[in-house]
Amino acid sequence: MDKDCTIYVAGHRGLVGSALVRRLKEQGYGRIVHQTSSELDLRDRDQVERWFSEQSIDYVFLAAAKVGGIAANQDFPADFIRDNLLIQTNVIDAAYRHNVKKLLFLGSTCIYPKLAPQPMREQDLLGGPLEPSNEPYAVAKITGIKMCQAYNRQYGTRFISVMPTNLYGPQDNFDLHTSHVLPALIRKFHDAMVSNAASVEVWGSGEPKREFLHSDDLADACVFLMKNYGGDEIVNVGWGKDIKISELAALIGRIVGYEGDIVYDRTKPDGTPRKLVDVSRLTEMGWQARITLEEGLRRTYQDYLKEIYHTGGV
Ligand code: GFB
Repeated sequence: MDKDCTIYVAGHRGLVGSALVRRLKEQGYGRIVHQTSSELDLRDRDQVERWFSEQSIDYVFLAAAKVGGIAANQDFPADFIRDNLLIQTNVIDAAYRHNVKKLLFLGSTCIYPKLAPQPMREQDLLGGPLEPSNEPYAVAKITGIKMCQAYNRQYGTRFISVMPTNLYGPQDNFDLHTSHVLPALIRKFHDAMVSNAASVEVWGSGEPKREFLHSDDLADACVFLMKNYGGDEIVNVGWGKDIKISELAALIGRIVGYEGDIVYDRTKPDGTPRKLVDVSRLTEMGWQARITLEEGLRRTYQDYLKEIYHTGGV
C-alpha cells in the first residue's frame, strides 16, 4: 500500500473501523475516506455504487456491520442477517466493479461450529451446526467469506477475510441490552460502585469461556494482513487465551473498585460454551497481539469514564 493510496474504511465510527483509522493515520496514510451511515446507507446498492464512482478507491477495509451481543442477536435475528448480507454484498460487488486493488472483509469467530474443537482452526469452518443464539449473523458472515473467495476465483480479485475473536475497546457499545459482555460488565460494575449497590447481576452461569482482543490489536493485524497476505484462506485473529465469564467479572470488579457481590441470572442464555481461536496461521506470518486483557480493560474503563463524564478521566 503506497502512502498516497486511497483507503476506504467502511464503518469508521464503530469499534473496529475507528481503530483502523487510528492505526492507518499512525502509519502515515494520508487519504483515508469514509462516510457516516446517514451520509451513505451501505444497504442501498445505488448509494454504494455512487460512492465508489465518485472516489478512486484502492483499498477497502469492510468493517461496517450490524453487530451486538447475545441478547441483540436473539431479539433482532432478521435485522442481523438482512443488514449484514446487504452491506457486504453491495460493498464487495462494488469493490470488484470499480477495480479495487484489495479488500479486507471482517468476519467473526461465531462462523465456527458451536462444538468445534478448541482452539478453533480456520479449517473447522462448516464442520458442524452453528450456535443457535447467533446463527443468522454467522450465516451472513459465512456468506461474506464465500463471496470473497468466489469473486477471487471467478474475477481474479484480491479479497481477503479475517476472523476476529470477541473484541473490545474505544467506541464500543455500552447499552446494557444490545452490547457484548465486556462493555456491559464495565457499565454494570461502575454503576454498582457509584450507587453502592449490594450486588451486580451477571447473565448466565458464568461458566462459558471467551477470548477477548483489544480493537487496537485487531486494527494492527488487519493493516499487517492487508500489506502482507494475499491468500484465499481465512485468517483468525485472537489473543491466544480465553477466560471464564466469572473470572472476567471478578477482574472488572477489581479494576472498577467494586467490592459487593456478584450474582448470576441463570434465566439468561450462556451461548456457546467456549470460543478460543487458533492463531498459529497469523503468528507464523510474524504477527502477535500485544495488549493484555488487564491493560486493555484499564484503558477501556478510562475511556468509558471520559465518555460519561466528558472529562479527562480519573
Ligand atoms: O458477549 P456476549 O453477549 O456474546 O456474551 P457471545 C458472552 C457471554 O457473557 C454469554 C455472558 O455467556 C453471556 O450470557 N454475559 C454475562 C453477558 N453478563 C452479560 C451481560 O451483562 N451482557 C452480555 N451481553 N453478556 C456474540 C455473538 O456471542 O459474540 C455475536 O452474539 C458475535 O454474534 C460476538 O459473534 C463476537 O460471545 O455469546
